[in-house]
Amino acid sequence: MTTLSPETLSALELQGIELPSWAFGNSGTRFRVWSTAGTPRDVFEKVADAAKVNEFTALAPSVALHIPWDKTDDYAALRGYAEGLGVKLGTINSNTFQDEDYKFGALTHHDDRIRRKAIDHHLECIDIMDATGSRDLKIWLAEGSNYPGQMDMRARQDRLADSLQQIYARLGDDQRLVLEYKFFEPSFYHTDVPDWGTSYAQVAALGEKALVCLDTGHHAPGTNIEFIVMQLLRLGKLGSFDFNSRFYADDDLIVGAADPFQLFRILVEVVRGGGLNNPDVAFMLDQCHNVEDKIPGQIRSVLNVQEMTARALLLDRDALDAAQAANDVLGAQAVFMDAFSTDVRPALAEWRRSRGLPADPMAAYAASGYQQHIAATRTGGTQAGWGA
Ligand code: PSV
Ligand code: MN
Ligand code: MN
Repeated sequence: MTTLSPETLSALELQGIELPSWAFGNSGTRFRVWSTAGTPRDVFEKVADAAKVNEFTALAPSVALHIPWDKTDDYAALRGYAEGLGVKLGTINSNTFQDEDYKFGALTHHDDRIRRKAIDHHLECIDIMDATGSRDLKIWLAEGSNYPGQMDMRARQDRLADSLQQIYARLGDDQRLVLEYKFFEPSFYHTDVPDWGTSYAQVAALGEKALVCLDTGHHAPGTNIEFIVMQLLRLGKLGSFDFNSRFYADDDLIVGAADPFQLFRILVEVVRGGGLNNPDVAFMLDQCHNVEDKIPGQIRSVLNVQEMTARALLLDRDALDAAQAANDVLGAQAVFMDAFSTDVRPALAEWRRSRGLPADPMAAYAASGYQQHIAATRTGGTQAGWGA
């Protein structure tokens, strides 16, 4: 059995991955939203389910909220409820993609009334952050156009800068704004924040409390995502990850399921760039569980991140540096693949047991009866938000 060094284990012990509240709601595609027995009926039940993931793994200490999906009239009560279950309320995600007014844009809209409404929504999100104790406001914009000539891309970029400036100005000293990019969808010709360069340019103009959010599913196939991770860490502008995996587009599948090697490569750059367990670089999941049970889907996801982090920490840096310095192409590649190919699962199971956690969190959750309990007691669960 591979052994993990005390340094590796203490790094793993510090790891925390934020869960998205919407992962616990029903979801699907534009063709059908599937229901799963036991789906939460409100944000309190979503938080309760997220806390279960943490209970079985000690890997998920916080839950991100999406506004308005998770609106409640008592955020203090929600915060107290979460803390009572051992988790915190985390990133607040704004939502400007489901309101009829935003058909042609929100923070970029040429109509001042609509743009004002979108800015005010973000200010309301910051009010919620004040109540929940959240640090980060995450902005993903669904705006863009479908046809060449449909929009003035340049003017929209200028309005975006102005809107973001107004939002940024309202942030408290300890709060941050993270701007997420996505290369297409729902717009198919141009998107106003399509890539890390645009996000970087916009947040750099704002100041040090504005950073980039990298969603692993938001790149064209074949993109070298770990290069982007490296560059943003180098620039001090990687604020957060939305982890998930994809085969075709923005599939939002379980992280590490489609391409475990890509997850490994990303985590190698995170470790290399000082981004691991760095409070400035938040790890989050952004996933939907369309056909599988949601809580075990999230447990599997955080375990995948933990496992790949352990493998990245196993990378023999000295051997790699030596091989690189000698231009030993095959030697360097062998060192890299040795770490990726190491089965760390038995060592992680043993380590979990030694900390009083279940050696196999998936099996322990299945045996706990919680899934049967929520399936029997909750009826009429809510959607993740899509199509709502
Ligand atoms: C958009 O595709 C996105 O990745 C953003 O993070 C949204 O807030 C989230 O998905 C909603 O699921
Ligand atoms: Mn995302
Ligand atoms: Mn996405």
